[in-house]
Amino acid sequence: MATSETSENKAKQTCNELEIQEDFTTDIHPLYSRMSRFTVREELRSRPNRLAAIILGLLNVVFILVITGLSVHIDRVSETHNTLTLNSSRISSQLAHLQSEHSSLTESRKTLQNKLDEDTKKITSLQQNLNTMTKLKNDLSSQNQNLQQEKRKLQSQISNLEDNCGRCLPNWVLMNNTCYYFAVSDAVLRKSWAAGRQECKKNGADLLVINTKEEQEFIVDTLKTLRYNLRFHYTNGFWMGLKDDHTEGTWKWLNGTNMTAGYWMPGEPNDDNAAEDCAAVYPAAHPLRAWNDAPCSYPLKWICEKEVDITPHNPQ
Ligand code: 2F8
Ligand code: CA
Repeated sequence: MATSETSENKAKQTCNELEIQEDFTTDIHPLYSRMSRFTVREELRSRPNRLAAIILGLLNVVFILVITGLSVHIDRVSETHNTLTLNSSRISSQLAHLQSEHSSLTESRKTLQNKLDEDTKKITSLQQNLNTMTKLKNDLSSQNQNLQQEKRKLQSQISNLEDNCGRCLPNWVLMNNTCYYFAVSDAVLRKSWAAGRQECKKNGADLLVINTKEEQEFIVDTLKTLRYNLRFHYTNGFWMGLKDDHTEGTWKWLNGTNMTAGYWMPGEPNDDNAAEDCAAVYPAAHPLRAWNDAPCSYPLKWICEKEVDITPHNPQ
């Protein structure tokens, strides 16, 4: 009996050895070979195999972790992609809206620009009209002034005619039986003292001789009335029949009398440049300070004077 058991054990051992030997002859990895579980367990029990199994296990864990991480990452990327797609479509829609608004605004801008151009043209045209109207107004104002001046002259002439009753020449002024001529018209050119006197003589008169203070006031007042808009200037004088050409400082009237009362402006007569021997009267503010001595050759206007005709006048 013992002998048979021994031979049976031997047979099993032989069989195991054969299996192991058979295993060494194969090229397949021992883990996947046809080795019996028993054989594998035996194999794993060896150290290098255990290490390999651990590494594989770890790699497996790492792999699973990487896969999980990648999966999460892909989910997130996908989510982000969806969000971006949504945003992109919103932005596209907003862009389309903005483009539409932009074209609408561009159109409005064009319209407004056209309107602005038209308005600018209108303003320019209105400005030109305004300039024309302003010029016209100034012209009319100037014409009005001239007409007013003319009217005053005509009124003065009418009043002279009414007063003169034909006793003085036309445009002459009657005062105390004396006719006076004031060369105020712009049409009459200025002349020297002698040439002015000649003009008086042509009408049977002579240059003005002032005998009284009242006459002096009358002359200056009339000058101011006739030359109402005349600013005072030494060129606006009117020659009188008064000179000091014989003896400097001794003023004589044309009728041969010496001047006793003089109505000189302040500082006159000054015989400026030792060349002023003739006297002129000016439409001065103060009627009793209205004379100046000037060179006899200097061109000025003049005032003539003559007695009224003794011929009686019979108005019809
Ligand atoms: O300032 C007074 C002075 O004014 C003029 O000279 C600048 C007069 N000249 C004439 O009238 C030509 C001066 O006579 C007068 O004294
Ligand atoms: Ca003078």
